[in-house]
Amino acid sequence: MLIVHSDATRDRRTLTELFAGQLVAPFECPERVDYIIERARTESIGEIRGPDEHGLEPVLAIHDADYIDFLRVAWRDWQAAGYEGEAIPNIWPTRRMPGGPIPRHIEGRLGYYALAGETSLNADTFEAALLSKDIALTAVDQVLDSGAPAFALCRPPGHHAARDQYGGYCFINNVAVSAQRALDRGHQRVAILDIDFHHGNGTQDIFYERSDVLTLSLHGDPMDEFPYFLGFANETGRGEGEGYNVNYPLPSGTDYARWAQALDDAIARVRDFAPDMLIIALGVDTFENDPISSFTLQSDDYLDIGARLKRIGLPTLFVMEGGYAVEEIGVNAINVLKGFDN
Ligand code: Q9C
Ligand code: ZN
Repeated sequence: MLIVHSDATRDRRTLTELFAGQLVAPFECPERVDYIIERARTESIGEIRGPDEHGLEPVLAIHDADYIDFLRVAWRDWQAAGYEGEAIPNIWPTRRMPGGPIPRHIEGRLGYYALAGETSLNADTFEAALLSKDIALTAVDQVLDSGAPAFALCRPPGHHAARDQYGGYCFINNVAVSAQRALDRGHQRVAILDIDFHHGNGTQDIFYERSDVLTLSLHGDPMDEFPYFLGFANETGRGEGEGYNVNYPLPSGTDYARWAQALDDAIARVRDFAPDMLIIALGVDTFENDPISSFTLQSDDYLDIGARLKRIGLPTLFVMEGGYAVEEIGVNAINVLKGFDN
């Protein structure tokens, strides 16, 4: 399987993540990609190529222009305010105070455009987000041109990013941008199946009122897990999009037997939809030793996931999302591709 990858993803390393009341070394770190690409090489998964630049047009087909402008200038404005640490929001327009104008000060704008506070911004964040979407777009173009599957080794991830909000380590929604690209290049319907441990809130929100993109997500029950405020089973779409969003919230401790039942149900829904293309938001933070998650999938299970996805029989794009058991992330992510290729 073709892999789209860039060594330049290493160039963004934030120093801080607000976690458990402390600033810790971020779980979403450059080494994640190192382990995956090393494993891809030792397992001879296929050609590894770099991304092509795709510009901002496909991004602006999904994200609001003012949000992208914010990402472009956020670090500059944070520094201009005299702040010395990485940029972290600390105030939000919550239930009792929505509706005002977008603030002028960077502290207010951070809260306006952030949906969570764990994701620090630094000097390299915007470039990293652009590189990540170029990796996804290069891979989706390959699938569109060839019909063969491809893996976009994106970093930072994307599925928590909404039309106008970042968070959960995500800035540009790579799977959403890729799906829109496929539609803009002539596809009628695209399915996005999100198997990251966390609910794909950004992707759900972006396509919630549309029937041309079916969104499905298997994830830790938001009663107990990030992102807490979206991802419940009764969220099925709105208006035109009614019936085109499917959530599978699963309890803490979910093992592969139970998880695979949800996967099979999701696969049946994908088949019924009969899309032209399938996009997998591929997180491997469902792994038993993931440091921030609570499912118990084992490394061999990822081979079986790949095999089940293959049997759907659709042109398929894999896009990397989460997975924080860094030393095992290569084996786990590549096992999905191996299971698919066999
Ligand atoms: N108590 C992705 O996997 N914080 N993002 C979790 C756990 C945020 C994960 C805190 C996790 C974001 C792409
Ligand atoms: Zn995740």
